[in-house]
Amino acid sequence: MRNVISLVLGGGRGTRLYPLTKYRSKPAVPLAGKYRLIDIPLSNCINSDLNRIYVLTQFLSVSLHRHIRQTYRFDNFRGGFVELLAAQQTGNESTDWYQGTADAVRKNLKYIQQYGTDYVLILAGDQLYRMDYRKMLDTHIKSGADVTIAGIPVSRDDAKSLGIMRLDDTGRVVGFVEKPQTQEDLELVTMPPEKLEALGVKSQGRDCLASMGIYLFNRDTLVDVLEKTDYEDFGREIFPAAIRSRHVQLHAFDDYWEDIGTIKAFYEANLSLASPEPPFSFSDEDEPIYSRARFLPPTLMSQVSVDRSQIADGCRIGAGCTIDNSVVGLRSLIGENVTIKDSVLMGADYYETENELEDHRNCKRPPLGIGCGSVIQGAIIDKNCNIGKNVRIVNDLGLEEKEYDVGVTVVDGIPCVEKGAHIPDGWKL
Ligand code: ADQ
Ligand code: ADP
Repeated sequence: MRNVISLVLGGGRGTRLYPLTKYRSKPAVPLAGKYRLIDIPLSNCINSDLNRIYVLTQFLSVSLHRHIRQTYRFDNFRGGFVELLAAQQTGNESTDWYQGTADAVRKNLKYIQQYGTDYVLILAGDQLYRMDYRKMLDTHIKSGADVTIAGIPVSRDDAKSLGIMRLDDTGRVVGFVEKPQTQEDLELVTMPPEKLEALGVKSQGRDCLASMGIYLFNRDTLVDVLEKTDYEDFGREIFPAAIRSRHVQLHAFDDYWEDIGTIKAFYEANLSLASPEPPFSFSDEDEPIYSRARFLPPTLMSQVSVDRSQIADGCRIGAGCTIDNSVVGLRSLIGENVTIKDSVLMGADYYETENELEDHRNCKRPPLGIGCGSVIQGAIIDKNCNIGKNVRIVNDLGLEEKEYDVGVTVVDGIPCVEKGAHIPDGWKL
């Protein structure tokens, strides 16, 4: 696997995860109480024996840098690396900002033209799944393809937000429509479920085969395509064109896979992980999901009611709290009689010192954490928030989108409290 370079697309101009990306780049967004989004593709790479990895991102946040540096270190003998390539750093931030996924790769072509690289694996940075990329390489080599795309069956409703492929009888991609919106567009790419089954895809009645945004290119094909065209996007431009002149092959995937690049999808995926039968397990001994090793104490709580929830290390939860269907992240400090329901709390990066707490008391500011008597429901609370006593963050009014100046933004009906927000005692949404 030493002749494969992996590129993780860590997010463009996209504001789909805003306000979680207000102060950090997308790969650094916390996931499931103690991980970050970037841990998923990086763990899949390491578990697939791929350890030459670049992460492409628009801007470099301190938290992403620290996380990568402290987590992904390879020993000297294996020659692996995880390097961050930021548009900001490579001088493209002004007029020449990365335009789309293909453009982001084009701007970094020199890194994949290294000696000994035969294949380039391109991965999205905002998906939750576990995959052995060695099997994809196997499909790619056996079929003699120029490019292999990982694909999964989806319903017609889901097809609207994905790239959809039509195949011939050998699994070669002969049609590709990015995000088909109309009936006519869909008709161009839907495939009878029996035909999908014959190709080894467990269609279960679904008749659309979606690109998972995971591509394996022969290095020379990728360089050629990017140098000879000015296409900016893989899904919108490169694949619809490439299926005519190149051999594009399907690698069928049949397991849990979720694109979590929007606030709603991110919220739902996090909550599903807290259910008694989570659709994705972080605790597979053979294929672990890695994250930064931390030395945090176990969580302290007494007289607390907890149901269908995930509580990370280092929390202190006060008496009389109710936590239901929620994710409670690292170092969460929750006062007495707080109700947390259907919510994602990311926790904190640090504990406050006695001096900081004294300052808060003197200025009548709430300390880090969630103050006594507060009610949080259906919300996302980013890291390092100081939320006062008797605060109510519940979308009672059924708002879809709204921004408040205390650092609360309602997105898709989900109130999101931005990283480091200070919310005074008694504040109500
Ligand atoms: P989308 O997810 O809508 O569809 P896109 O917004 O291009 O596609 O993002 C793909 C990945 O690249 C994401 O992880 C994103 O954060 C990242 N990205 C986007 N622009 C970038 C840039 N300039 N620099 C760095 N990273 C960037 C794609 C495909 C579909 C496919 C779905 C599957 O286009 O065909 O079905 O992924 O989720
Ligand atoms: P995580 O624990 O989620 O991986 P980070 O890597 O961002 O979080 O930060 C972890 C460590 O960084 C903390 O334990 C703390 O030592 C330090 N740190 C981060 N932010 C701050 C801050 N604002 N003030 C003090 N220490 C901080």
